Amino acid sequence: MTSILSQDEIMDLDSKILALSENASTASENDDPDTKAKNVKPLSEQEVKQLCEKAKEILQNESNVAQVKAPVTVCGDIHGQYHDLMELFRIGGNCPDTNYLFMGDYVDRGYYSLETVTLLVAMKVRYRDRITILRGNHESRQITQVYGFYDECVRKYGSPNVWKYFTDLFDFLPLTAIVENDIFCLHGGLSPHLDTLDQVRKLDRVQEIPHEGAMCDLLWSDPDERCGWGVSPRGAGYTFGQDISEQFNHTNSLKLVARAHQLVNNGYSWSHEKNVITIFSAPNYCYRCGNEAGIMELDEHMNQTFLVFDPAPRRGEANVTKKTPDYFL
Ligand SMILES: [Mn+2]
Repeated sequence: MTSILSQDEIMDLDSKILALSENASTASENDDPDTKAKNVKPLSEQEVKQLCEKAKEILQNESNVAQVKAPVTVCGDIHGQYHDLMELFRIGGNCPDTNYLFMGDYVDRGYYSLETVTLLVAMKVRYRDRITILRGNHESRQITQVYGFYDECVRKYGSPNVWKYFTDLFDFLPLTAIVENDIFCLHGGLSPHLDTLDQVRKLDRVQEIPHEGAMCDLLWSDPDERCGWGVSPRGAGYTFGQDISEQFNHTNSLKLVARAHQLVNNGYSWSHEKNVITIFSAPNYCYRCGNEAGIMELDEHMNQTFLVFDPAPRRGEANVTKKTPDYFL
């Protein structure tokens, strides 16, 4: 494995990843989003800038359809629930001992978008062949200004600079991945503009997520019980029926489409007669939905095992639940 990192840089990243992980156990007194006093900057502004520059070098060489090998553990939305991401690693195993594929939506809604995205990007830079991080519809300048990440950056750093570094980096995240040529993974769903994986590979992805078109659909669409394409109630992307999923899997010799993007009560949910699986990895979403989280382990033979987990135990929980953000749902 070649590395663009020097030994010193690797040691530096190791210590930052460790410090971020330890931050989780002490951060709960900062659960109040109005608390400004606590210094919860995991990295300095300059360190974030450097981290994003390194990550950009790596991500710009990845395809729109990242090639991923088994074994790998596939995860859905995290949404700034950093303590629950720590729980995910306790349940699923630590990277790099376990390989991970995250299907987007790291930021917004929860109170720890910064810690969450900093850790995942640091892990990508440190273990580039062990972790794949795809783009979700929340990895966007527009959406993060509405749903929390922008405000969190300004609150914790006193300026929007780190928000700019991260959202500029988001333009380089791969849109989709394919595991062993069998399972197509992405945040949202299919697009009427895309019949083949080669068409996905040809998209120009390095841009803000457009309001419509193929790239938008991959990050916004949802499966539906109705056949064919439908108008999405989200106002972006489409709904797609089982006929569409079956045709797409057949055309591309796929066994399954794995996606995230929708809250499912038990952490994962099959649809379209097992042509599509939805995986959602934020337990008790927004600190009040009461749902379990799920992840999908694929072993070296592509056998699937679903692991389901509840929120990490936290101090100050009662304090948190009454502070549900206004922008919930
Ligand atoms: Mn989403």
